[in-house]
Amino acid sequence: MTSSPPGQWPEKIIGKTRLILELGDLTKSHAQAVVNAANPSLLGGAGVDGAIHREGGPAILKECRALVARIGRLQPGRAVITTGGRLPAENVIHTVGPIWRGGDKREADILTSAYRESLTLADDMALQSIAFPSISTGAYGYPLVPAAELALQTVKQYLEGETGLSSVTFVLFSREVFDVYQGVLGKL
Ligand code: AR6
Repeated sequence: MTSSPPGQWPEKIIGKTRLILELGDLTKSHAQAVVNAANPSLLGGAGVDGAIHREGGPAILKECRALVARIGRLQPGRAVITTGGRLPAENVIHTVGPIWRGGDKREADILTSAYRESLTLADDMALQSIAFPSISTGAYGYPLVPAAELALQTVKQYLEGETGLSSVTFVLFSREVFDVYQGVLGKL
């Protein structure tokens, strides 16, 4: 499981769903929804959030502003959905992960919720494919190994329940992050 033939990304089948790891740029993903590691303002930022708004164009921000006007700031662990604008993905699911503050401020619960709410929203919208970044492990500082373990374990548990998703892909931006996720997937 940890080594894959050339040109093929590592994957595991969970129930009826493929769980796939890729090294690359989430804004290029053709999943039906890509997940944005946003902040509560939903107005954009750096990292993957910046890339999604830059590549996806102003339609995403317009919907985000309308959402915030309706529901207020997005609480950590919650998720909402907008169009994908000019992205190849039709939709963006915006979620907010925890800021790492040492590990005793419910960071794991919030990160679990960010993944679960994103998956649930994709199912509620009858989507078949979703792609995630490694939420909270950039600017928000969540340590990579526990974040990867939590991410893959949470997705696995979700997929063992009822779901219409045919694929869940993690699109990982650096070799370091990809290698950690690949190691964790091998032990899942
Ligand atoms: N495709 C896939 N992954 C990416 C991309 C990309 N194009 N760009 C960066 N990453 P971060 P966070 C990786 O900081 O930690 C923003 O300012 C990155 O290498 O994007 O949840 C928001 O507005 C890392 O592995 O998100 C918030 O304020 C992972 O994505 C804050 O950052 C997550 O890093 C959220 O911080």
